[in-house]
Amino acid sequence: AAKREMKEALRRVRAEFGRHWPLYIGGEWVDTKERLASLNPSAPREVVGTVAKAGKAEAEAALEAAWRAFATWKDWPQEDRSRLLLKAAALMKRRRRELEATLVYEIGKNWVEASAEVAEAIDFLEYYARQALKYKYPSVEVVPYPGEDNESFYIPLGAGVVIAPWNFPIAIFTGMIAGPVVVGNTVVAKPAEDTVVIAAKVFEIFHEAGFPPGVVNLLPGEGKVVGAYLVEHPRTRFINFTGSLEVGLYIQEAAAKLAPGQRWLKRVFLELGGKDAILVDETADLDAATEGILVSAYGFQGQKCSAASRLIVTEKAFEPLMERVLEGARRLSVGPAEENPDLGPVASKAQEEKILSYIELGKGEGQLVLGGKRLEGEGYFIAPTVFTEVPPKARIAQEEIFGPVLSVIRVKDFAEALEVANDTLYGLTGGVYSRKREHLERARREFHVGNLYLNRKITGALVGVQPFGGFNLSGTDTKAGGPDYLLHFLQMKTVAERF
Ligand code: TXE
Repeated sequence: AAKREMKEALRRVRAEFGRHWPLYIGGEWVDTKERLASLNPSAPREVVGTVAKAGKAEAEAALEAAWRAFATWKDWPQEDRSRLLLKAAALMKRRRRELEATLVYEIGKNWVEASAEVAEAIDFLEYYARQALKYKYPSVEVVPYPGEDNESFYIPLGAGVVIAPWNFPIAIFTGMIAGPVVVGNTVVAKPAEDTVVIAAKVFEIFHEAGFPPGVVNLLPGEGKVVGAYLVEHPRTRFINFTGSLEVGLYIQEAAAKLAPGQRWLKRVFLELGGKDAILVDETADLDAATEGILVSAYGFQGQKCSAASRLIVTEKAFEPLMERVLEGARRLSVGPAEENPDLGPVASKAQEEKILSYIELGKGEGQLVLGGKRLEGEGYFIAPTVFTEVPPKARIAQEEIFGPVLSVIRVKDFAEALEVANDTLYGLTGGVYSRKREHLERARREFHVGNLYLNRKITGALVGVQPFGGFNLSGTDTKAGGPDYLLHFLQMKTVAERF
């Protein structure tokens, strides 16, 4: 039945190809002259849809609308704010298949990946709605003091900016907006240029849920133009960003640069990349490890910050493991996402070029044993690729490729595996396959990543169960979907009154 529903949804989304959406500012759909087109990476001649392209004037108007809305939204009862998120979640559930089909066409996810992502978006809305209530904002218990009435309570920050990536264009986008908004902030959201249609649909849902005008604003546009304008704006109170390391570092710096008279300590939250490793030793269940490696390295074509891009294997496990991994990888299907293959296309021409240039580089750094090329077809199809004998310091073992490319590093023993695993500037996810208690315990203590998976595939995190965020250059460790996430968007006020 699910299969039939999906086929029907794909047909309906395809029938709407080319539809146009305006910007959403202050509760109104506002059109502009310039447009952004969203292409189907499985067949890039097809325009999935277009949206209005915002410039500085629209960014200014959106921030203005967000501040106007903040004046009243901040004082809404928490129950009412939470209820709007739950309403949005219910609407998302009703349009679930359509949203999944949109992801298939707009960014090239297969059905499984698309469905998992829409579920995650719904989870974020429901989790943050309930979390906000559970904390009983705005009051906090403090230690009593004789002769004084002391009270501490949380208040929101104001209007902030959300800048989102294309790889989880509904889950990350929705979660990054829902968190700050549910506790009383207002948001101007800039989706990635490649995924504007799904962003517009999220805003249709927000509109229908009944958010007051200006609480959430949609501003598609170029990162370097409207993104930078919002980041640098003196009235921006926080920036919630997920994307590349380079842009993250720029934001960290730009957010602090303000003219005297306009200075402010903007809060900056960054969720950046990873060079995530799976470690396998000779005691591991090699079949389970193989399955985990294939899913983690090639799911959504390796375009996840949580994807395994390094495989670190002890000498004795190397041959039997690689035999299984290569056999499994060879069997993976690659093709147009609507046909639900194991791997769809990579996201865009730019990503394709970047991945292929890393593959060329890899040929000089390691041994290419599988794939390593673009496949026939109109879309951006890249074969699942494996390099072995990769030195730990090679660029393909250190830099985020963000594609279906696995770099395999052979090590002497588990101690060396851990050392190599930690020798990275990132620190997002990591995995270990072993049956040796001592190794698992040691990894628990010493493997320096925000999300560690033991004998379990390392991709993804369940909202509310596995708070997600990384160490080092992987970001500011905001722990999306975790119990403290909402606190980032609040400040505590303490009032002491003498009896
Ligand atoms: O990301 P960008 P891109 C990594 C991954 C990938 C690479 C490039 O390695 O290959 O980044 O992807 C906006 N001021 N990840 O180019 O550029 C931009 O418009 C303000 C990892 O798509 O970081 C978009 O909305 N905003 C990652 C958002 O930033 C700017 C997910 C992200 O784009 C801006 C995505 C500027 N100057 C990519 N420049 C993960 N952690 O999962 C761009 N933007």
